[in-house]
Amino acid sequence: MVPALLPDSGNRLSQHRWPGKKSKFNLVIWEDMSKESVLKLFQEDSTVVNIVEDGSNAKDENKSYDTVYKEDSEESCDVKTKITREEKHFMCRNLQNSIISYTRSTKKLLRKIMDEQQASLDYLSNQVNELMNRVLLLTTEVFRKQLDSFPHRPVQSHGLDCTDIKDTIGSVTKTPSGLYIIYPEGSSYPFEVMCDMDYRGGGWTVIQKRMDGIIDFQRLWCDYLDGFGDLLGEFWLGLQKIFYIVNQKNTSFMLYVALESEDDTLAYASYDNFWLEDEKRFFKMHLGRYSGNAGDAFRGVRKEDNQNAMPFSTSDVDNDGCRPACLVNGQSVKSCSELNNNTGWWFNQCGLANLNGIHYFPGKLFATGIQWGTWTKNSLPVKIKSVSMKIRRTYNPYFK
Ligand SMILES: [Ca+2]
Repeated sequence: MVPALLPDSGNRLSQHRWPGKKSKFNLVIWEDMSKESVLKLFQEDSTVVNIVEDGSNAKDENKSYDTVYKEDSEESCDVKTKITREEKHFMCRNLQNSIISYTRSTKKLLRKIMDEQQASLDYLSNQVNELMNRVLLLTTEVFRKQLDSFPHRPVQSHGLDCTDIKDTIGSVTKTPSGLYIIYPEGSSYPFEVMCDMDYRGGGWTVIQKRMDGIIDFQRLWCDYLDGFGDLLGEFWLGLQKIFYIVNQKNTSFMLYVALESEDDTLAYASYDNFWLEDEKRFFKMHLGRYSGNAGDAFRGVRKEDNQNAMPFSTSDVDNDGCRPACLVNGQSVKSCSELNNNTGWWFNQCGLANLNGIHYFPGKLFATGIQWGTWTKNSLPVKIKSVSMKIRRTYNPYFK
């Protein structure tokens, strides 16, 4: 503060007690001080200068600065009070204004921050949704691929069917049994099949296989349509694919059913001229002449057992001839598929054959769920351990 720095010498002209700011201070003006130094003194503090100017305006302009500062302390008391009040008001106003503007800017800032946070939240939420959708899509894709055991891969096919492969490739070199890609006439895609090139001359396309009960055959129409299982283990090739193979132009196929009992005896049933009608007619099955030693279970014993010329049924697609119900072993049955543990077959009220019946493991007391009712031992159906259904082209010997 300036007054404290003033030298304590010369004659004192006037003394002002100056209220203001945080503390009061004295302003002492000396006689020997020049006008410039006094003014400079005041200019050190803008508040002081303003007050000096205000004070000089109120008084006669022509008065010398000496006269102005000669006013004694009693005379300035009222002025000081007034100034103090005004300053207080001024400060209050300033403070209020500052608070208001601070509040406004804080509100604005907070709103801006909240808007930004909301925007980030929205963005994150969208990202999460997008990721969830992707996860859902991928899960569906994985699930679909698991269901579709035989993906339609765009690969070079080896032939129209296993007989065709044997006749074309086999004429040059020995063709082993195994997996081949076939592309039958009329099919819109090639697909993989198991070819049995060893059994009874080879050239067999395997359309069904049961051996260990690992694959679940209790399935709906769509699975029986497309096929399921493992071509190297148990499987059902699929009605659509079987249809494509057996319905090629200028061909006829034979069906061979190879059965094995739990005590390892073998039996078979074969049919020439095996073919299916299309999906619209639920793949109605047609069988030619029977031969074999397991009996013609497809045709059965009674007229109503005959599964020849019957459409395919599953638990969700009922073509079994029981409308609304039929009597099987004294039991009223509405659905043969349900009676047969929800498996799919060419049932007819319900018939003696169901090679897709549920597989019971060997040694169990229950009769096997795989049925070929004409194969009996001591008047009881033989318990079947494994079975395969194969098809092969047949040629009319007169035209060969
Ligand atoms: Ca029915």
